[in-house]
Amino acid sequence: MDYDENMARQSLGEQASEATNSAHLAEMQADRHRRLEDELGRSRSRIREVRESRSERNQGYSKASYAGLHDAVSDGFDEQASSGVSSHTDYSDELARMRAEISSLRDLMGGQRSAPEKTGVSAVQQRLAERLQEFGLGPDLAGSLSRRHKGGKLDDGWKQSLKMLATGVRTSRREWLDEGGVYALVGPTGSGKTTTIGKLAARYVLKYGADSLALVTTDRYRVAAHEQLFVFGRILNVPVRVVDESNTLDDILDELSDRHLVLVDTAGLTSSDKGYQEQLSELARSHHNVRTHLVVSATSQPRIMKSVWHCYKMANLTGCVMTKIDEALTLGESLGFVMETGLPVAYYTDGQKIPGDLHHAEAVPLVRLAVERLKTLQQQAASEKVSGTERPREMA
Ligand SMILES: Nc1nc2c(ncn2[C@@H]2O[C@H](COP(=O)(O)OP(=O)(O)OP(=O)(O)O)[C@@H](O)[C@H]2O)c(=O)[nH]1
Ligand SMILES: [Mg+2]
Repeated sequence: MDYDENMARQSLGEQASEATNSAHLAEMQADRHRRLEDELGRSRSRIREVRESRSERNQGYSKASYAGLHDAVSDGFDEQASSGVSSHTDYSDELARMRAEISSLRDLMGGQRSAPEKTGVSAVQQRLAERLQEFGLGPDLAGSLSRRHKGGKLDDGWKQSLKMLATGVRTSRREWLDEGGVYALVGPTGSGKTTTIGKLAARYVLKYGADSLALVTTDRYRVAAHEQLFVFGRILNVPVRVVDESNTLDDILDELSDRHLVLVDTAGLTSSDKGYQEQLSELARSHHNVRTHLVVSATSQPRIMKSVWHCYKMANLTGCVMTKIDEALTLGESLGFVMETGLPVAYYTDGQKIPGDLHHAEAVPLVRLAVERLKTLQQQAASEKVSGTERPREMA
């Protein structure tokens, strides 16, 4: 479940270039782990053998030399300890063999985790990067944040990184409802565009009434696609207009120019779908100031978020809306995404309730929420560990 293709590539080094695809790469890494396990097993049995033969022939040796051997084994052969037994020729061969084995194990391990002195990363920075990755940030961002922590305790570095995140996450200052204008939501299917428009519309009507609001949809590609929007329109008593062959987006926006707020819903299409290009370019070339926002689900994988952004940026994105925050285990992925793309977050949503589960985004509370989420996750993991060990007893 923790498999990370980038880490696998790093740990395999040049060998990774032999991988023909992701499955092959994963298999190569698994194979490396198996070899490491085998090597460890062999070394353990050799250590056992040496101990056993030592105890059989123990009579002639002093306690001190046994301690020397034991230290040499458990401490990974420091010179002083091994010299404590070097006078016993019976052991020197064994020790030489074990030394060679342990050094080959070290080489193998070297690929798994680089030594701090090799990478120039301190142990605290390494631990901090790990914590940031647990938080949900990608390895690159976690690494660059952790490297900015120049010294001191892990917790200080953690707080400093969170502050940097809160500074790096941009949000839009004013609420759309108060500022007014034309806002369009784009994004992959099921990301929550129509539901978010329903939430915004309902909230607007509660605050300002229905007279200066209108809803528009550009979705003419899917059967009964605009039904949900029409339902919102009927309930809220707000007009809903559909962009089609006889009504362009600009024609409709011209007609609605007296409305304080116009919310434009779009079809969740992918770049291979018919209409994808048409829909986005009509938003981008509109002579109205359409502020197009990308709707991204917080449950998406980071790579999906990035590819969605690449897919939709031709629509001249002004910002984004993060949805399904309630369903995400960690929120670092979403924070990393907005930090890396520089898209300001306008709103985030955390449930299906209309209009309740919609919040105007602010950086510090968002980061705080992400930290709370990590704590909950860690507590759950800890309690699962406890219940996991107790389960057999219960069953018994
Ligand atoms: N848990 C949760 N569910 C949400 C949230 N926002 C939307 N949903 C649900 O996600 C599903 C898809 O939402 P839609 O609004 O239809 O998604 P869409 O982006 O309009 O999808 P397309 O029209 O197919 O492009 C619905 O079941 C929503 O109730 C949220 O914040 N949390
Ligand atoms: Mg929709």
